[in-house]
Amino acid sequence: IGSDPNNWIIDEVGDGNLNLVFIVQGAIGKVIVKQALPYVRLVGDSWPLTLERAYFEYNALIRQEERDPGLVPKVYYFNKNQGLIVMEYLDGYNILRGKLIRGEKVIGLAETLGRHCARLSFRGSDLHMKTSKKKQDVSLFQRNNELMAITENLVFTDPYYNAEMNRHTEGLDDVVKILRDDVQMVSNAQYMLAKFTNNTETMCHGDLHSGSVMCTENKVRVIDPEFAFYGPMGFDLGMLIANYLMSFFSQPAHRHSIESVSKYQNWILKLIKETVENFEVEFTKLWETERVGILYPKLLFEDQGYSSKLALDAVLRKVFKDSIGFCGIEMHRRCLSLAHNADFEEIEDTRLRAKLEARNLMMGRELILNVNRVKNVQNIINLAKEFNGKDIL
Ligand code: SR1
Ligand code: MG
Repeated sequence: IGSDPNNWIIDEVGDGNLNLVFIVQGAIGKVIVKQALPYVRLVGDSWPLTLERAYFEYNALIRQEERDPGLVPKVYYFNKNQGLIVMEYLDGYNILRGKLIRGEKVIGLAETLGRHCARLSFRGSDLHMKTSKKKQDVSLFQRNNELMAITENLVFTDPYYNAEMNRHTEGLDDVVKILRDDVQMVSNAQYMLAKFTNNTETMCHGDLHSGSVMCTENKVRVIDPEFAFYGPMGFDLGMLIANYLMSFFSQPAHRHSIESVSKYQNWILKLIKETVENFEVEFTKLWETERVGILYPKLLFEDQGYSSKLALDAVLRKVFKDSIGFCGIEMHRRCLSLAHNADFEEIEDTRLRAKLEARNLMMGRELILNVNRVKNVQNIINLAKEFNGKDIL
């Protein structure tokens, strides 16, 4: 960026919940400097957090670059003691969440993210990796337990009781009661937590919401993998779908005419459908061409003259089913627990916000209760349309 620091212009631009993010501009270029704070930025120094998360983010970025080249920012420098990563400045890119709020479309979004989730899932698993390498990796990322604990509490548990840092929009009390009283649903959510904490299938981004994606009109990059962990293949996909659904339900507050609401909502539903389809297409392609790990080896199937399609279908079915459970839980926590999202938060009219959040919360419940019955992405779309028409409040 130019070697004279006296000429550098430095702006802090982070709007995330944990870290500082600086744009550093020199005479000949710009970089991003992301630095961990010794506490949770959103809450302050009453919630201490070590700088270790930068180490896991750095390690995740390297692996993501290997597994899906070109999708994450290039890393230029890492300093463990300072919890600091210097990386590529994504010129012309904006956070996807803002684009969805503004009603902007991104060409190729579903293809890129569906494929990305599949590549990350497949290439970080025992379907592809050398198992000794994978086990070393699992053991490395198991040490990211501070951030996993945040997810375990904020995402899976806090929404379902009166946790200290919870808050929800005025008017939602009755809906919150329905969720907390639903012992079956809460048990299912805990079952998903058990998967989150016990299952080390693949390296997940760990926080793949629309604030972790940056786009131009037709280019897409994924940022912020500090929550990376080895977990279930359906985790990232489920989080992503949940964030698309929350954008979908919030649209009536962001668009001006009924026609523009329904047009953009339909685009979001198409996005969800194509994301899942692209995930499955890419996963299938990798299954056929890169299945060199210990799981479902070709020597048991193709090499003996048998198709492995049955096995592939079962794996894909399980990934989808897990994603449905994680999706429902993410839809809950973003309205009930600590870290809410701008899609709903920016709605100033709290009656309208509560009405839209209620649809989202009740659909989340439906998903968590019916992971076995929601068999394909069309079922998700049908449910979204059904709940979007409900007057719960
Ligand atoms: C205290 S951190 C709250 C949330 O922000 C991050 O983006 C994660 O989503 C986390 O759950
Ligand atoms: Mg983040």
